[in-house]
Amino acid sequence: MSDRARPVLVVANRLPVSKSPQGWVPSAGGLVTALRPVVEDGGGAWIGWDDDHEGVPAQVDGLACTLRGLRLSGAEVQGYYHGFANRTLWPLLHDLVVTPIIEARWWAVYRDVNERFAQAVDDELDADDEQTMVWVHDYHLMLVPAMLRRRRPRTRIGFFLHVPFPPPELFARLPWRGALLDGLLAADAIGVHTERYRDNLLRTIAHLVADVEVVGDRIRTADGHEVEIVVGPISIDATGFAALATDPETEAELQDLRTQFGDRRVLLGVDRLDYTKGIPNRLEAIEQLLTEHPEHVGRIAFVQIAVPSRDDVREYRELRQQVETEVGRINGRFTHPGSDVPVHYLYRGISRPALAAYYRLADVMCVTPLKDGMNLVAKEFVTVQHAADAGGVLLLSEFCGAALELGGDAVRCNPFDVNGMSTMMDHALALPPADRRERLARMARRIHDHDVFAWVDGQLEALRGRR
Ligand code: ADQ
Repeated sequence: MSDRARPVLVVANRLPVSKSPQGWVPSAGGLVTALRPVVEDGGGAWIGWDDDHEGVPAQVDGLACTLRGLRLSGAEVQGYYHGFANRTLWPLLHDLVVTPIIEARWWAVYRDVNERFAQAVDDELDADDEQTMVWVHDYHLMLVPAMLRRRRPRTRIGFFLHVPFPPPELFARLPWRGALLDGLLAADAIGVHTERYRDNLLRTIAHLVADVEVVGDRIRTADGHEVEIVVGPISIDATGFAALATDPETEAELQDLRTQFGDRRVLLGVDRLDYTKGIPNRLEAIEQLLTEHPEHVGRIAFVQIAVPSRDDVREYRELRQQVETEVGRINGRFTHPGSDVPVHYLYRGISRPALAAYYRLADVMCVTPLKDGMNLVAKEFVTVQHAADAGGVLLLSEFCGAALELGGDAVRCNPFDVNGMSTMMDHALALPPADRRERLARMARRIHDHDVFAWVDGQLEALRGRR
């Protein structure tokens, strides 16, 4: 078998399929699009939690790979997913934007569930299989590389972290910090989005793990195992999004939106409703903008599209309440009787053509997270705007991975500085059209040249040990 066609087994918290009224269908996200050729070539497979859906089929039409849905008990979902992954690791890895909850019971369940994932991988591989490469994804499964290594000493194991890796002094607060790092270090390649996350991870390992030798991007552990840290900023299917930009369905949605918003200029936010995304700060900045620059009142609209997320977790329910209160307060303050409200808030997921239509409509796309591993919305907006020859501006937080790639041509802001952010919103609205188009063109070129397929190639090349 040629090396390129080595089968790949993906292990992730979620499977790449979702249940629609018509039955099981492949999910639409960029990661699934990118990994599809990789898992489909050479008989690959995907292992993930079945998300409480009984009977996920091993094969789904339109996706030629084997699916293995892992059934988790209620207590496992509570401890592993809602607890340790979402309330301990998520805030810890996002620079403690809320305080992580340290709870030994959740840790025990996280360990047990990671062991179940590792066992499922072992069961999926034939006894003598040394060809298949295993690619583990994200913070839910940080122990899996070591647990699998014990079962499969010769298997190539990769890991990719989709979220940031924090500085050592933050990570060190976790009582189980050593075990998590040992979990990762058993991989052959560990992928992160940016040089900064790589440096944080290397410094953390050097600080907290005994007897490791760090040479450049490679780490040799006490038992002689070598692992490479591979920087690879994830991206989008740029060609797919560029085509979507002028798709007839997108055009039809845009027509409707243009009729509704008339000649008002639109600022847009599109996020999962998550406290890392900085939505309350963004709303405050909008309020400041309307207060300090009354000439904008009635002439701009701020549209926030928020996808429901993790509403089993208390912090997320509280955030939703906070956002909805703020939206009501701002609209109460600035709406003139008979006129339209300044803030439009949609609490739901929307279709891809509708999303592309909003991206086209926006004069200023506000991507202002307090912390974000990468942020794909920024890349989607730029790609759609450029493909449609539009002239919008990207307002981008300096605390997301995308800022390293796009920061030079976006209008950068510090989302913790609400006054500054509102000034930058005003500045973005005033940028001359020619300048906006040049900025968009440079960013779109960069995204096109570093799309999600290039990202997959880079990560898998490192996993094969060829870099
Ligand atoms: P997320 O935190 O989910 O991802 P992001 O990278 O922005 O953040 O991806 C969100 C995706 O959801 C985008 O593709 C977007 O189009 C889609 N989406 C958002 N709102 C939507 C809506 N209302 N309706 C429909 N679709 C919507 C995590 C990390 C990120 C990292 C990615 C990938 O937190 O930092 O970029 O993984 O590694």
